[in-house]
Amino acid sequence: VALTYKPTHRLGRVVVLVGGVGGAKLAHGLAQVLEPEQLTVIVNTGDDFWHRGLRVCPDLDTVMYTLAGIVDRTNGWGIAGDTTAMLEALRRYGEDPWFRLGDQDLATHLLRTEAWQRGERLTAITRDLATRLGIGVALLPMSDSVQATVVDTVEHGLLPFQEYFVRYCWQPTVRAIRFESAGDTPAAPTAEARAAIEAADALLIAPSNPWLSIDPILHLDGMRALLLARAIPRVAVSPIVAGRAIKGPAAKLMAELGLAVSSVSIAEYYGTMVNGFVHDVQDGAAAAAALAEHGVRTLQTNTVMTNDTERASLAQQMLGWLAEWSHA
Ligand code: FO1
Repeated sequence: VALTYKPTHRLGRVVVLVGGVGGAKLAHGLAQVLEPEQLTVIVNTGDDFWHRGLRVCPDLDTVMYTLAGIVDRTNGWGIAGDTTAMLEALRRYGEDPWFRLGDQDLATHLLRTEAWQRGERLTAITRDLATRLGIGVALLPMSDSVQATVVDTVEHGLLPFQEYFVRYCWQPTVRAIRFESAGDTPAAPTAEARAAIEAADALLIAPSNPWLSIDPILHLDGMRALLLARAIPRVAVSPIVAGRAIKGPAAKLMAELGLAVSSVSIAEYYGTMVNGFVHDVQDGAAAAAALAEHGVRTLQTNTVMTNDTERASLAQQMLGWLAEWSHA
């Protein structure tokens, strides 16, 4: 359901760093209240992998399908109404189709893989696919080079990200997380991502998993310095609400890393990377008081985006709050 109003915001250009499902929701909220040329979405590609000969970029696709209005809202990823004929055919051959690629979703991976094999950059491939789906905002992979997230687990040792996340349903105990660049040179942000960050009036970090979705972006060669050099609002939205994760392994992972499961821990984790922090009303007054002591500006509001209106409302409130900073 599209909003009937679209107030162009006083803040000129906004960059948001996102992972998968949670990040896609905030990106969609921002897309509802900003003009397309005001918004750049930089997406984690640490989850990307080769699967049965196809280049699959789950977070890029989740954000792309969400912005195009075709995402499966129950799962948060994949295409609404997609079928699984290909997976059933694999099963007939005795294969274990542990990664559920829907029939329509396959078209994305086929086109991406063809272009990848022609030597096109992931940035160009993504721009082409997004444009063909009618997306107006800039949707950028964090890098054109491969930097794969690898999870070191107690039970199975090193696991490629999707094995940890999907095959083992994020049940293994995490010891450490690594980011592995292909080749000798560390992966770096693209020229497009750099230019967007350098031109931004505000930088947002979506309520995605800080360790699994945002860290791969921050780990890119030169990325932290690039962000820290910008004396503008740099604001993270907490993915932890009242001590629980909205979706996925964030809370379990924090416990395994020895951290208290709270938005305060998230703010501490981002440290000086952010100068503003958004957390949920369900956190209560004690969390707000604890956050106030951290020297970051805080906004406490409803961050649980259960429908399009709540997404737009969170985006609108954040942008209104940020616009006040320069007048304070
Ligand atoms: N997540 C799952 O939990 N199970 C799946 O079978 C699965 C398939 C899948 C296919 C395409 C795609 O774009 C995403 C898919 N996801 C699946 C989601 C995805 O792997 C994870 O949510 C992200 O990597 C974490 O952000």
